[in-house]
This record gives sequence, structure tokens and C-alpha cells, in this order.
Amino acid sequence: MIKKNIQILDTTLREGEQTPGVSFTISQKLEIVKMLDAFGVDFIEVGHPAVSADIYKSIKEINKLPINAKTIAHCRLKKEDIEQVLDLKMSWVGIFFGTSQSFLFDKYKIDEKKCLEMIKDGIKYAKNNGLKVRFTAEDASRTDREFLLNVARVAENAGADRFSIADTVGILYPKKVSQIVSFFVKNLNIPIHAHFHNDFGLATSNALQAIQSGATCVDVSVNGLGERCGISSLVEVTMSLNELLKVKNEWNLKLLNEISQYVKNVTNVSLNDIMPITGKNAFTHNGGLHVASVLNNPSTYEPIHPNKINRENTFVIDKFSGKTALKHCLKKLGLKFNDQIIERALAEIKSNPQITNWTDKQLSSLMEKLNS
Ligand code: HCA
Ligand code: CU
Repeated sequence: MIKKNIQILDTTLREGEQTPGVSFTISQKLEIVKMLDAFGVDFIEVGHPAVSADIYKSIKEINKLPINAKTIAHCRLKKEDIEQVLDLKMSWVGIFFGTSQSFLFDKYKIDEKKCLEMIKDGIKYAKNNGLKVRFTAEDASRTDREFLLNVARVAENAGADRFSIADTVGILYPKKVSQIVSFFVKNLNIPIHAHFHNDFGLATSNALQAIQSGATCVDVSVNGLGERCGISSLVEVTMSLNELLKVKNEWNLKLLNEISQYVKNVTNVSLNDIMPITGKNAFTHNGGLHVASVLNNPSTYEPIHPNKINRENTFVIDKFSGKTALKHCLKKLGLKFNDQIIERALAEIKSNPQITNWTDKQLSSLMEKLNS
């Protein structure tokens, strides 16, 4: 069991807004911040102010909200970016800098020594101006381990408050996460953060592993939004922490579905129907045996009760349905028939496999036909 207090950083407004096709209005951002705060995340990454005037302005507005979560602004390892964060009177800045060979030599065209100097100077500048600093080694997962340790030590000695390991291209898997995170937890005194991209569908598993290996905070976004295939999902990570790892926290889980649906609606990025927990089918049952069992006791085919996140069971009528399911659906329509008619209705349903979800209207007219 995990005893220490686990923190969640939501970066829907920063990483999530980098999802192709997504741009939040300021009022949508304010709404999202209020929801995340009511849910109980610890940090909200509000954006990178140097990117655009609207992002700068949105951060200004967010800072007026009376919230409990700490807000953090993203910025490059550049004085001019840090200055904008200072102008915004932020308490926390998230400074990122790529540390892998390809970032140093192909992107920045500098050597390792220069990289370490820049990290030291940048962090010191932010600290001397009163900011709390999370330093992220971008592309940490492809950075030579020994050099990454140098980076982390330089960051810590320069005064960084947190060190974040970013799996920028999503290539880690739980066993590797365990090795990297435990290595840095052992070698540093400051808390470790981790940020996982989902290019291989492992972002949520990796976040859980990071926490099990001693990380203090993991980054998530609503519906897993982010560059390419996104990052670890707020809903998946917090529900798994709560249900599977029994982490004690004061999250208001009942709000998760509403947050997920709100962000789906304003981004137009659809939720996969079979997405865990907030996807359309997460609490829908189809097979006759499944429906009969769930009606008797939902836990037979559900890992969590849908009420936990303010959802309900639903049942589908199609060729897989049995008597119990059909009777239940008819009862909800206020209809009751003897077993003989129910059998005939089922026979009709089973002989129409092309209808994969009988609507109330279709069912009512079928029953009317059989009953006349
Ligand atoms: C980016 C890259 C980043 C940074 C993460 C961080 C990554 O979009 O700037 O600063 O914590 O995945 O490395 O999201
Ligand atoms: Cu990222």
C-alpha cells in the first residue's frame, strides 16, 4: 500500500491544448480549472504564456480564481519566458529543456557542458526572483542515465523544487519506469515528477508504476489529451490509484464523468466508445447472461459501481439478449407480457442480427405486433 501523499498535476490546459484541433476559449479554461479544483488535483498547469497573447491573458484570468490547487506556468529555459511568468505573479514555473543527444546536438546545437550551465543559470534566475521551480528533463527517457543524473543534480543544486522525468515520445514501459524512477528517488532529495506520453498505449500504466516506484507527482490530462496520442488520463490514473492501489486521497470522484464529458464537448475530440470509465460502453452490458447477472448483482461483471462516478448501468437489446434482459427493458417502458410472448419476441430479435441495439420505439412496435 502507498502511504505517502500522492499528487496529481493536470495539464489539460497546457499539454491538452497542444492536441491537434484543440484551442480552448478563456471561459472554457476557467470552467475546466474550477472543475479540476473541485475534483481536487494538486497542480494545474495553466499554459506557456510566451506562446500566444490569449494564453497569457487566460493565465491572468485563472489567477483571479479563488482555488486550492497550485497553478504552474510552462516555460523554456529562457530569461524572456521566465520574465513573463514573473509578470503574471505565478508562484510556480515549470521549466523544460531537452537533455537527450538529439535535443542537444540537433535541436540546440550545444554540448553537455553548456547544457548543464544553461540549466543552472536558468533555474537560479527563476529562484532568485522568488519562483518555485519544477525542472523537466524533456526526452529524459532517451537521455543517457549518467548524464541525466548530472542534469538532475545540477537542477537540485541550483534550487529546483521538483525534478520531472518526461517520456516525451512515449517509449517507456512499466519495468523501465520502475528502474528510472527508483534511481532518481534514491539519488535526489527533491520530489520526483513524471510525465508519460501514450504512443504505445502505456501512459496510464507507466504513471501508476512511477507512483509505485516512489514518484510524488504524475502529470495527467482530461481524456488523455496531448501531443500525438496524448498522455496519461486523469480519469484512468485517479480511478486506478483509488480502486486498485487504494491510495488515500480526497478526490471527488463523482465529478470525473462530468469533467470528461465537458472537455469532450468543448474539444470535439471524441471519446472512444470503449474508453475506460467515462466511455459510452463502460457500464453497458450486452450478453444475456451478463445482463441477468448484473441485474442481480452488478459486481459480477463490473469492477466498480457506476454510481461511484455518477453513472448508471445500461443494457443493450440485440441477438445476444435473454429473457431477463428483455423483460427488464420492457418493464422500464411500462410493458409487461406473458412468457410465451416474450419467447416469440426474443425469437424475432435473434432472427434480426443486423439490429445491434433495439431502440425503445422498435421494441414497442415489435411487442405491439406480437400482442395483436
Ligand atoms: C512539450 C514537451 C513536454 C514537456 C513536459 C514538461 C514533454 O510539449 O513542451 O515540461 O513537463 O512531453 O516532454 O510536454
Ligand atoms: Cu508532453
